[in-house]
Amino acid sequence: MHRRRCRSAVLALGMIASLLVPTAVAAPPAAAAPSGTRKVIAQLFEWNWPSVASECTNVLGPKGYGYVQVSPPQEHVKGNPWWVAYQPASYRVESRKGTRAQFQSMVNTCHAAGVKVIVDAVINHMSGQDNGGTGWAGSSYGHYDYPGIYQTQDFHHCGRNGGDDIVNYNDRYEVQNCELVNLADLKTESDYVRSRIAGYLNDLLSLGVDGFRLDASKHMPAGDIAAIKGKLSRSAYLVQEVIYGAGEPIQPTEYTGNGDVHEFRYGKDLARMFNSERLAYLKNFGAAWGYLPSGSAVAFVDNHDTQRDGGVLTYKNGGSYALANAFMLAWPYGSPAVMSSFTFSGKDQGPPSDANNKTLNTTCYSGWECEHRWRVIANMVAFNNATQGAAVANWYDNGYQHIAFSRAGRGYLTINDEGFAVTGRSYYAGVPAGRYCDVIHGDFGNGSCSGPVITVDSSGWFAANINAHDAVAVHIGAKLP
Ligand code: ARE
Ligand code: CA
Repeated sequence: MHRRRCRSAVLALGMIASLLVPTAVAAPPAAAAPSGTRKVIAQLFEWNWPSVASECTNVLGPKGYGYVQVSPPQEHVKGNPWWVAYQPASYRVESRKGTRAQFQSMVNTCHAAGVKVIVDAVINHMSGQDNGGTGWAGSSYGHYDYPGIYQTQDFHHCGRNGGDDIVNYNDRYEVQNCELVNLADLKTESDYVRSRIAGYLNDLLSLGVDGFRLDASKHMPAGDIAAIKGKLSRSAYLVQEVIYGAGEPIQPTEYTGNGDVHEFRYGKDLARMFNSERLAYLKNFGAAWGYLPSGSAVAFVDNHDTQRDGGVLTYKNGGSYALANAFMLAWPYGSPAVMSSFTFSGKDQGPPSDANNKTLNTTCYSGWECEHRWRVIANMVAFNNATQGAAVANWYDNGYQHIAFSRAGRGYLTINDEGFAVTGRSYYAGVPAGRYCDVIHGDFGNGSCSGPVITVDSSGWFAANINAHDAVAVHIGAKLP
């Protein structure tokens, strides 16, 4: 019998340490060009605007990320928890993460680095403060009163459950017309409210943003989102947050007509395969598992909610988290989103901030994890770019935790998550003969590889030994001259 492995014991071994090394941060190229083939999103959760800007220049652009998803930029209620960002006090682009001018400059800098900007847009609701207050930028507000923006008639008052809060996710009306955790729920069926929301999004479009992650989309009928989309001044990428819930009446598929939708089952199932089932089962991972169609999905190992709620792999899992991201970036399902976190011990804990709760600049060593810089994850972004459009071929599995597959003619990944090394065998990569950088263990740049080199013979085979809980990946974008 295949026995379950003890993950913490495994983490204590030095073997997988190489999976956790941050990638070398290369000097920015003279002119990185935006490319339609760059699909990978980096979610720089709670980063301030100056830090996002420099990351676009120094890491995201050079490593091939296509998009950066930033946290909500609008004025929010005061406080330390990260989630104050999800309680708008006004639509001024002024927050603990920076001023409007800093936001504008960040967008310009990211574009110059070839990285598009997706904004987390909180449009289903305003604050959840019963007594109101003063927002980050000085705007005063009441729970149902946002001067010059919304008054009480612009909010739902569903009259249920005592405090108007959502209790029953099996009731469509309640989910869309009652309050998500006491957050004042906007009447998104009203033309005035739709116009006001579109006004905010259009302001962001005027600052150059490329797309929106629509927060709490499940709590707005798909038709309301379509109507708001219809008021946008130009086209923008949309990804809607609709968390799949078994048996719930509101399904993620209802929203695909508006744009992409997050596939929440992906990260949960992937964690289960790594933790207690078999990587071999991943052979048909994706739509065949009941997920959204690949072309409508954003896939992720974890996001800012799931990393706090459990049931997924996070940076705290170390090597298996790196391997799960490597799989995601190599496997053609949806648009992959890489999480980048600040480290936390409590669920509400805010990002590293000053005494006034202004977010500090990111340092990737203190208080910030920067998973998107881990060598395995950062280097697999280029694998994703190099293999766009190539089908999965040459699947191999040993029935348990050792798998391998190619992206026809362009790249090859093998993951050995067994508790033992696999030695003395060859793999059919099906890529052109030559010498390739193993991007799991080395960085490729200027025609050379800082790690092991894999030699593929004229028949498409290579020989390699793979440690326990380790991997090897090669792709045509990291081929030595
Ligand atoms: C905070 C406090 C609350 C307080 C409230 C108002 O925690 O106690 O009542 O403030 O003062 C985030 C945090 C919340 C926080 C909120 C506002 O997670 O803790 O509340 O910001 O500051 C549902 C929604 C889904 C939502 C999740 C969290 O469907 O849209 O709940 N996710 C987004 C964001 C969150 C954010 C919000 C929405 C609000 O990603 O970060 O909240 O803007 C089943 C269902 C799911 C449901 C889930 C809830 O799985 O299928 O649909 O998700 O249960 O557990
Ligand atoms: Ca609603």
